[in-house]
Amino acid sequence: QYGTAGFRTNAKVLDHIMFRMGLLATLRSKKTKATIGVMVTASHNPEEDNGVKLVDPMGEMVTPTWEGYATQLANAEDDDLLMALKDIIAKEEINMSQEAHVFVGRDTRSSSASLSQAVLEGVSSLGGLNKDYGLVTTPQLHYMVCCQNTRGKYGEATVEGYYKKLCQAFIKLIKNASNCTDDQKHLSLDGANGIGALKVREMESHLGKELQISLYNDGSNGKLNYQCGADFVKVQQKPPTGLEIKPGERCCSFDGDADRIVYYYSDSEGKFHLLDGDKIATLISTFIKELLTQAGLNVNMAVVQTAYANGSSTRYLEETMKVTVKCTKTGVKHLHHVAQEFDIGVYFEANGHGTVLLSKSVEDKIQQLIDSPNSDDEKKRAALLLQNTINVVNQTVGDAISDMLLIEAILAIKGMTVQQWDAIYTDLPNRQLKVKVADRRVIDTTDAERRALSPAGLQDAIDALVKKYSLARSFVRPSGTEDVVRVYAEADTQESADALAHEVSLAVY
Ligand code: 16G
Ligand code: ZN
Repeated sequence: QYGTAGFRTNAKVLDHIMFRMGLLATLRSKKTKATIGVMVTASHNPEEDNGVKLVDPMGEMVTPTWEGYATQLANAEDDDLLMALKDIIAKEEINMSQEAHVFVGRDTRSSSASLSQAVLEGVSSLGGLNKDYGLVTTPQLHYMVCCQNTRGKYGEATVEGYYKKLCQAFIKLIKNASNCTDDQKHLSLDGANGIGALKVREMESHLGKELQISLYNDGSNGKLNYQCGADFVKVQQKPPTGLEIKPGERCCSFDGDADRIVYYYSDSEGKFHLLDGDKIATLISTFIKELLTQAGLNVNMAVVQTAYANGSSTRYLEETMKVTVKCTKTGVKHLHHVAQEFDIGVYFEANGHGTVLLSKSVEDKIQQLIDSPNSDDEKKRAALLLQNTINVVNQTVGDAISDMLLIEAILAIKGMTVQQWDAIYTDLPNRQLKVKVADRRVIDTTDAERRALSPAGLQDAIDALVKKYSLARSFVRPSGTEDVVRVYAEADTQESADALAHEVSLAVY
């Protein structure tokens, strides 16, 4: 099934899937009369796995109908492939004489080169024209597709153009950081032994001295995602191997295709502190909200989270920051869609995937402030900061490189240490467990996966368990990427969160 992560499994069984996704991308391009992207990666999965995902014209994920076609094509017997293609062509009334353009990118897995070759062959066998970007991060490929289809309005569709746009905006932002010491300009980065490390190396010359990155797990001797990377750090709640963590020092980890980032540090007692997607969303949305106030702009802004967002983050955003908070189902496309409904939508999954979306009308208002002879200096400064914030952000999808530059700029401008950022609110202790059941699909959820509709009685049981603890919350949902049911619990103490998660798993079982 083409799931939330596209197709993803052991690389050995994927070549026909890759070829067929080349075919499908070509059809999608003919249908939309635009360039489509195909990314070969399995993100944070082990090196032995691989996967593929299609990118729609504006850099978004493909629509549910086309996800369905992807599943049909992938499962067709060889003899039925032609019929399956003809079926899609007929249903979508595709004009086969229309030109097709497909951009292809891949991560650093050893299987990725030949698998992306299979995609390219799929494209050419339907007469599509392709451009092979070779090794790129997932968000870079999304960016290229968007640049191409907006005819350069979003930027230049080259990796060099991407670095230039982001780094120029970053350098303009950082000029607003007065008294930033060399110490504060230093960041330790765990590249998960993947593509992100390679691309940060490429980008470094564009950053000048404004950000000094010590790169660990750069792929020179370690294995991809093995005991390192954003997913490892988030799930294990400990630093990656291969990175020397000095007390108080700001560190971050990318995942295997550089679309997720988490920050962390260890305190003077050696205790590990994680700053996940919720902390990142809080930092970014607070910064933007302050600038909007300074600029005198009244726009409708929201932070979009999932059920996994720590209860403390939601409470802080709603009660202290007075920001609208929306909750959606897990999966980037769900968050992205809700964020699009606002003038400014900041979305992050707790796992560190997220970005900021801004409407054209906000961008115009900001430009007007900058151009207007009547704006006072404070307003102009705020408007310029907002404009450079927009330019450092990759609005097409969550992007570890872009998020890192934005976070580093915000911390520098605010003169904030990682400890001060962490202290904005205190996470509620929480626990995640997975439960293996005969059929995970018997669990049906509602209210952005926060409540179970079936099996009968399950939600009542969860409610009764939650009542026993203070500040508690728990939910269960079938995973979209693994054959398990996920259990989440949070409460006032770690012992209570652990106990609640355990009791809820028994109720699922
Ligand atoms: C996929 C999603 C990610 C989500 C995760 C949940 C995208 C690009 N990725 O990796 O956002 O957090 O699935 O996995 O949408 P789960 O359903 O197994 O918990
Ligand atoms: Zn990823």
